[in-house]
Amino acid sequence: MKPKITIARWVFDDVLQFLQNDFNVQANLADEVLTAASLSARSADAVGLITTVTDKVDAAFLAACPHLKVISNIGVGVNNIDLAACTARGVLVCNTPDVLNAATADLGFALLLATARRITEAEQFLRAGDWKKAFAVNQFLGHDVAGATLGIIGMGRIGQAVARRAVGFDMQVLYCNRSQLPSAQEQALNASWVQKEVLLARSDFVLLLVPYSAASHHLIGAAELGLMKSSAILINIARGGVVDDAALAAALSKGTIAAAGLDVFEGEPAVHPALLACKNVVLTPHIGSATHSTRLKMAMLAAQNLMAALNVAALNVTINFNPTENHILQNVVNSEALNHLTTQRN
Ligand code: 8YV
Repeated sequence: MKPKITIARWVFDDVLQFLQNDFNVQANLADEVLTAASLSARSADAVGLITTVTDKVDAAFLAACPHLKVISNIGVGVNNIDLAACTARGVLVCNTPDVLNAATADLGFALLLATARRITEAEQFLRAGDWKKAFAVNQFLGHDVAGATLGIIGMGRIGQAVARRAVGFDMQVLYCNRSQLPSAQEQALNASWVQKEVLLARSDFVLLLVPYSAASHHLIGAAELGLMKSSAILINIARGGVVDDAALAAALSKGTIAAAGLDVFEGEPAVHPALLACKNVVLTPHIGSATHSTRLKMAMLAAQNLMAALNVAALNVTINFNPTENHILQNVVNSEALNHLTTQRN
């Protein structure tokens, strides 16, 4: 009998077919957003689970799914999954880095341009029939992008892809990151490694790309917004919760900063009503990686990760696992869970 896996949300046919060769797949083609109780009930006898950002996995969830060996997330961020709880139970967790870098960086730049040039505000004005004077010297004046200073908080793979785009706009890049880039790369990107306070004070655009964790919760709040220039624009394509949305709405309405472009929100899909009331903010519903080809690559990679990790779990590889030497498990984010694996597939 084929082992069972559960897919929490809708996926492409190609991905389903790939998995159905080896697994008894419980899909969710209706794409209901399942509660933890309902997803864990569906996964009670499953060895593998494919999740997205909306699926929360914690210790109680894992306890209800005792056969689970691998959770493969469609997405690079895994803050929806309690990694420590998974590691403690020997459950491997995989993610889908790299394949989404370009699409997500493009969306970051789209929000940057849209906020700087007030695109959605101007379009709403036109659609509302308010465009009466064919031209006015002072109509919808925005902010220059070319030659401006872009601050990137979180200079990982997507941050670097954003910086490469900024080169084409003759921008100067300031960045905050745990580690400094090699100097040749800094030169190529016209980028300087600075403290967060320096970045906030000097940047015309501040773009957030840090993963969400307790450490990055409300990384940008009232105090940080207060350090920014009144002409500056904040872009969040990282995670809701990295920004204190209430503080941001207050800063936008008081003119502490000029504008914001947001793809992610605290408590998605709910959006803070004060943000919805601001004209100087461009809002998109968590579509950073949402191109057809990117989402297909992410879902297929999640399926391949699941299969590779389940194969290793079945072999019961236990200790001294070095992920850099084991290409097949390069997308396992808690390889130390292998030390806890005790059960066999089937
Ligand atoms: C995903 C994302 O599409 O990869 C991530 O971390 O934020 C998005 O690009 C989303 O998380 C789906 O799970």
